Amino acid sequence: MLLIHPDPEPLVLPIGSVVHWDFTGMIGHPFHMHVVPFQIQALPLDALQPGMRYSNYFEVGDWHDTLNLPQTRSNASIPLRMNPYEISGYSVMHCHFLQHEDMGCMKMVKFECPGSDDPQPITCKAEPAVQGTMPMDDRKKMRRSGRRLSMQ
Ligand SMILES: [Cu+2]
Repeated sequence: MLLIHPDPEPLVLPIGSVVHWDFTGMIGHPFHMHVVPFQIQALPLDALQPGMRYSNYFEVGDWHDTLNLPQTRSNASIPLRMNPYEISGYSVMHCHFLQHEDMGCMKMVKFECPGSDDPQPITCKAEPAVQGTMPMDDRKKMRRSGRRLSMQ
């Protein structure tokens, strides 16, 4: 998948699905995803160039909207997953360096609402998120119920 703009073909991510990515080719580019966060599934040590190490900021199991990797091997891949939910329509993912973004290092994303004819619905009545694949499932429920969160 190339990040390039203008982009005639958005990446379609169906709401209610669990999307697995083997993330490659973004060496030196902080990857930023709008709307839906992704979960880091692994940070393989053999993906790194000699002498490199992962930042303590990124750990396996973390949910983030931006991933900034150290120098990786050219054939390395980092497994990520996401679960598009609720908010549908068009968005983008892009390099978080403004100069790169302005030069077109960007891809359009369409969060598609299964069964909807509306090309840009605001919310989707599709199947709910898959349990265990959502960031902060429990915190979201607590927030809705008005209970105060405690960080653990
Ligand atoms: Cu970049």
